[in-house]
Amino acid sequence: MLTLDDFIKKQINLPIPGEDFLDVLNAIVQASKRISKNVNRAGLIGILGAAGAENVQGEEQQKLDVLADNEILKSLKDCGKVASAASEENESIVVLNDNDKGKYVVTFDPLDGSSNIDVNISIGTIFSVYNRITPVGKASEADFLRKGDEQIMAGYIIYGSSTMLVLTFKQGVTAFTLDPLTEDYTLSHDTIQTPASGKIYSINEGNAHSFDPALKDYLDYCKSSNNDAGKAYSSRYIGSMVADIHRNLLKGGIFMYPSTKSSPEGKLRMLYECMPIALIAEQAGGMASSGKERILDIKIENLHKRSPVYIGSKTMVNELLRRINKS
Ligand code: P6P
Repeated sequence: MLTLDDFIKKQINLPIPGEDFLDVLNAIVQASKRISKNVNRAGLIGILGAAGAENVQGEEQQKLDVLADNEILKSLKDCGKVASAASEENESIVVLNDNDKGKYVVTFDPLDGSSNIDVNISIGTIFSVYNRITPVGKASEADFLRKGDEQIMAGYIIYGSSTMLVLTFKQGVTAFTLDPLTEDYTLSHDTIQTPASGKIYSINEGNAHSFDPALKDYLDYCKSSNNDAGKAYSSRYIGSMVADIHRNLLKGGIFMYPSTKSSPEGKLRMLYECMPIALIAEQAGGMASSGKERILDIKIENLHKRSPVYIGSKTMVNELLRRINKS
């Protein structure tokens, strides 16, 4: 039973200076343990429901969104190695340690899918880490407006039937299950390789009226018997990105959030949703595209930029892209 700490010491040849980098990971890990406890007791300690405010996205903040955001920011500040952070819940960057110890910057969605909290559906924290590029004392958005390929670590924690940390240092994807008895993240999936193809497609078909013809054609393919599986795929959509991605990562499948009438640029945010998940998907042998280009090739121009996103098994994403490119 290898704990996260043991795994990193034994199996990861970190190109990044070990200690400082691991302090950042540990800060995220400790915050996630506290968030997990709160998520599991939310109905008992009066932290379900809306916080009575909107976030920068104009979305109603849930109490647990705010709590999780504060937990992670405090943990990152206390670790002393993070210059600044960008999160879904904050309009601009949060400067934490703008000194010579602040070598990294962190992006995170503190609690993705939080509208599902009140109905006990799995939710998650998504995060990624970059080397800081701004000079000391000059922390700015420039540290974040980069390509996803520059991430040095990315991962998510899924608060589901168990709490799991899925992580990549760009040396493959590994998952750790939080053992409630020891309160340690313990290795449960040494190397995750997503199947090249699958039989699951995930999309909110309530938006089908606004899908473009290439996407509609692909969905017909998914539902027909003349696809690569020889029978209709299963539709699985929880409405919680981390949960949908996690299931498809392990079983094979494709997750799609296209541009829609209500979200013409797509709903999901590049910096702290699409890019970290894209790194995980690619490191597990999958693909992540905006429909026009590889997600990790896109240099973002603003912190909360949204994008259409198609992520999952390589064969399935390519089958969709073939139709988009033909149209
Ligand atoms: P819709 C949750 O609000 C979220 O940001 C993702 O976790 C999820 O995949 C998506 O939105 C669901 O959006 O429009 O289908 O309800």
